[in-house]
Amino acid sequence: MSNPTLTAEQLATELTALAQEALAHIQAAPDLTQLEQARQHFTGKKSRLVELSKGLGQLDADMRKTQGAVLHQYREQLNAALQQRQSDLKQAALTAQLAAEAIDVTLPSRGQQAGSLHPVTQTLERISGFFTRAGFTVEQGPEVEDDYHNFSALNIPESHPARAMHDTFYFDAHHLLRTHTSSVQIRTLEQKSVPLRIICPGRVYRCDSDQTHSPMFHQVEGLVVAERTSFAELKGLIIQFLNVFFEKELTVRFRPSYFPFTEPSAEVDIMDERGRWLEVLGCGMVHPNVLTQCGIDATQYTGFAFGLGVERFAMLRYGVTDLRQFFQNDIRFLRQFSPL
Ligand code: 2NM
Repeated sequence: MSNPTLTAEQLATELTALAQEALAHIQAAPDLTQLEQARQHFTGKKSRLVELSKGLGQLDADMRKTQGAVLHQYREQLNAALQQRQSDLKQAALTAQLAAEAIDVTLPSRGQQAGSLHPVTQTLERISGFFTRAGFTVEQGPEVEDDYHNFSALNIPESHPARAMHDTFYFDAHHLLRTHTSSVQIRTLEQKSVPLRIICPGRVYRCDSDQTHSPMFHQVEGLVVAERTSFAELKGLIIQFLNVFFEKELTVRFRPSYFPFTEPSAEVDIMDERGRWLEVLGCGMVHPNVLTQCGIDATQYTGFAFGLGVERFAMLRYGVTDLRQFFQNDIRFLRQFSPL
């Protein structure tokens, strides 16, 4: 064994040199991996320290005790240095990581693009807003309807041409997608007592599609039933609504028309900047048959009603010429209706 017995003095000298070398290596270790290599080299199985420790057994008791103590002290010195370096390296790594991950909370934010309501929704809210301020309540009902509420109760008998007129989407002989929200007014008349003032906004469906027609669109229909109501009251309400909606004094025309559920009936036109008439809604005095069908005494109560297409109002208000743009969800189109 290459472990000749050393004198205490020799051992001390060697250990002093060894300690110097080891401490230099340990303190210079740039990372934990290289520190571990130094640990292996100076205190591991093949180290001089272990070799010297093994040699202790060959010494007599006195020598073993003194040299053992010296070796022990040396080992302690190395362990302390290793531990110190390890904790320094870990601390340095943590400090570096914290610096790298630091967030400057004082930096100004990138800001957020706020969303906005769809132009059809904005228009619907504008219309509903006017009528709720005028004392109307909002009623809702099913989009899948039966032919009684969509047609029969509205004085449109079976096989009447008006049913074909509506380009209805049928599920079966008696179920369909509502073609107007008048069906909701019938349901409300069945459930609530008169007098009443209601509007029914919502989606309606007609098998029709071009620049000014979409198979799904939105309507607001209004209904007033009271003991004394009149065409004059209807006219006044509609003219005021149009002036408020378009934010100007409009030239308005009531043109005689026909709907099975109203008598008399009228279509309402407004004059545009170039002097052309634009049709904007339909209205009339509720046909007595409709009131009677809903269990209302038509000799005591009268009603007036109106219906309008929300997309049409949105097109006029925003100058949109193709209604299909409202349903394509092109973000560049929609952003133009953002209030920001
Ligand atoms: C319109 C035009 C005229 C209307 C009638 C009724 C009901 F249910 F009371 F009979 N609701 N809506 C009506 C009248 C709708 O839309 C162009």
